Amino acid sequence: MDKKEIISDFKRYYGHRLGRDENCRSVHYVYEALAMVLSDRLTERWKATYNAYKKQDCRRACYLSMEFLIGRTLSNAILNLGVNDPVAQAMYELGLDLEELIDVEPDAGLGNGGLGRLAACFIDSCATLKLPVTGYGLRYEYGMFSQTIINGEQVEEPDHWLRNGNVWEIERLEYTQRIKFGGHTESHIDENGHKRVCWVNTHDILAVPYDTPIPGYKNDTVNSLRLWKATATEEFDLQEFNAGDYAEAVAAKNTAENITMVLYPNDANENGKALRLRQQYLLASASLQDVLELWIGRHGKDFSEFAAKNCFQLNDTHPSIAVAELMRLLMDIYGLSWDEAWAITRNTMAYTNHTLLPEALERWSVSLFKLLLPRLMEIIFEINARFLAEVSAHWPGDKARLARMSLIEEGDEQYVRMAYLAIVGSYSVNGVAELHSKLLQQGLFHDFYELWPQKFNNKTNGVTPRRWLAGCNPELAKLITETIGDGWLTDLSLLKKLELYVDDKAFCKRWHEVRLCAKQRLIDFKKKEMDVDLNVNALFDVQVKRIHEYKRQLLNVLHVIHLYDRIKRGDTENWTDRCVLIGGKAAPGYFMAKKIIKLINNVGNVINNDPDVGNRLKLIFLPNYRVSAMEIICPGADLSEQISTAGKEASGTGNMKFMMNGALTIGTLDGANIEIREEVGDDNFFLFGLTEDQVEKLRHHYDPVAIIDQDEDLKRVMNLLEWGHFNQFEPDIFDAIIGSMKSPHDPWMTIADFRSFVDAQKRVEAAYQDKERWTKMSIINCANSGKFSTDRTIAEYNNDLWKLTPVTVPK
Ligand code: 26W
Repeated sequence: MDKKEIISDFKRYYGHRLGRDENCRSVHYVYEALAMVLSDRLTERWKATYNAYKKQDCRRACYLSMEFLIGRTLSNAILNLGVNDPVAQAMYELGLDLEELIDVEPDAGLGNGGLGRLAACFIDSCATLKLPVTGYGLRYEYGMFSQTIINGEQVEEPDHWLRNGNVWEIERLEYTQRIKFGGHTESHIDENGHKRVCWVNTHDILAVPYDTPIPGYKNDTVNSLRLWKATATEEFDLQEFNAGDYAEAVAAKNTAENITMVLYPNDANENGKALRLRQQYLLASASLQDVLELWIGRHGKDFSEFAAKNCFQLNDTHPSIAVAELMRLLMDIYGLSWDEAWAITRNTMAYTNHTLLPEALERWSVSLFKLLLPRLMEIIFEINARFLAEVSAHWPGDKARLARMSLIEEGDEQYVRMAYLAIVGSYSVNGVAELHSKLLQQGLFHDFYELWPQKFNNKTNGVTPRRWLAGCNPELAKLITETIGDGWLTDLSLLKKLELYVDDKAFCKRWHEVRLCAKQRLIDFKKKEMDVDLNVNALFDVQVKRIHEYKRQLLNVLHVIHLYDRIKRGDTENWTDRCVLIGGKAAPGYFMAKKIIKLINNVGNVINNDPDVGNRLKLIFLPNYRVSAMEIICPGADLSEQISTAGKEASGTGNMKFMMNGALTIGTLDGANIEIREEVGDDNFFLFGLTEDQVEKLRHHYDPVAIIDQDEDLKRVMNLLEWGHFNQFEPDIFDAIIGSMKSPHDPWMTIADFRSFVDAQKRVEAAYQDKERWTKMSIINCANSGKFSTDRTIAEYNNDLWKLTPVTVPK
């Protein structure tokens, strides 16, 4: 694929296919024409990959996820196809600015945060490792809302990311699946004397797949991401139409198409909405039918080898209805017995948990389940009955345990516990960092761990180094490649070689310059986006992630107020200029998270406009945090804030992106921070805060008011807040925040960690003032980030759970 060919293809697409010429004023079509050029290259390899898998009839894995937070595709396609130079030259020759074109593409924001972005990094690594893995998800018409800040408050706007079409996807009507809802079940005895169940009188909808190519890194493998869109069936419209109610018929069509209209923007709170259950069932049912159809096409209705050739990784409980759906399809449609179907289900499903927070654990009311999915409810009751018999046999007479472990939570209303369904129906249950997996075994899933210890395992998360180092930080990537070669792109452990250069003055100087240049890019981005001026020499102290109390953006704000208070008191000897950047979205219904955004903006307003403060301190809220913003933010950060209450953040993955780009971490012993610190060593990590054990012990006698009383700095900070210094014309708006921090029942114990956080920040400042030392620490952080590549994570999933053989795609 050389420059000439790119230019001629580009011209053909732009002029003929898109019918534009030099009079067109929208740069969008220029982007689109270039995307088509790349898309053609992907399509050839995509078909070759499909054929190679087919020929080998290899074992496959499916990654089932309600979220794939892909971000942009063009720049990633250029990188993974290895065509950066010819594409850049071609665009240059045409007088076009490649960076500008890349910037035109809207983010595919089909996820909330960590869990969705992890799925996107995983499929990149699967393709790079040549593993036959298909991603299955939903094609939301509206992705994660776009956030604007008005008067310091979050305002949500719908994200119609498909408005200008999507060049990367192809619709595959030929693989449409029919999905049932409602109705009731009937049973009869068949000619062989077996009981058969029919699910009848249903309101069906159609699931249409849209496929997106997922290229591996320079290896000719292109896997698929298959996203389902809900549409109405034709006869459904007709029924109503013939009854004479045209409007009703159209409304019914809307109900069907609503199912995949919008991504639920909650990342830690299940809200029990029927539409969400419909989404989950659509994903599970369409994906399983798709896989079964492919199976039957090749093997007929003999399922004896099915489990040997297929497995399904469930991304949290969101797709866990798949356990019951696979049972239904195998029994009701293909006539297998319960035991045959159960053996297949239990040997193909694997479940990953992503959170310990009880409010995030999905439960569906039995009454809603019966109404929407009556056949699945019957199957779940049967799974539960058989499971509880197993528990009884293991612990005779232990009634309390039976109630605890039942898939059905009893009470005024009955609920289905989706995590338990996932555990019972799977051969593997994993957490996403060592601490998190340990806490699952000792706490949340302890009973199940006692019953089936061999099912439980850990798979520490990662991020793809293609997007999160090579793609987002080309200058640093270039320096690394010039120093140690380019092997790191597919074997990130090789970054370790950079440690050989920490005492090489010339190398350190270049490292520092490259990092300054990335900081400058972040400054330019902010200048353009929100017209603020940042000082490149200040310490860039960054916390970007969803806004949640457990992530403790509040602790960050308390520290900023403390610094402001020091400036106002003239306590500025040996000062380190600091620019604190906080970004993230709040779930629209999460009152406290929205207040936290308001607080950050108000405090920022006071500080940034105070002439006494000047360049010494800034607090900026970064609006509309998203994948493409992180690609500019993480290379420009000096300090990465990972300050959740110990035991609450399952893993964290932003921490890994920052580290990989040479930022240092200030963090608690939580999630993957623990493993990051293990890799870089205590001297290269700013540790603070209570441990998970200490947090749990302190709960019984936590007294934040007494802690405030004994700490002069903290007392002044709290006084400023309580006197309304940051809300002079908006009385009382922060009362709820202040009250929560001062409550002895504050689950996040923000006040408890204040002193140790401030002390750690002082160590940060001392280190930052010594430029050489900081640069060394920065290199060491990058050099030891090898473990946090999703290539390592996926290799572990594959070696321990999936057991797929890599397939080389012929040229
Ligand atoms: C039911 C609503 C809902 C939606 C999403 C509940 C919970 C979620 C996810 C579990 C939220 C999430 O993204 N969790 C994050 O997953 C990351 C990838 O494993 C981890 O790194 C983060 O620590 C975890 O919070």
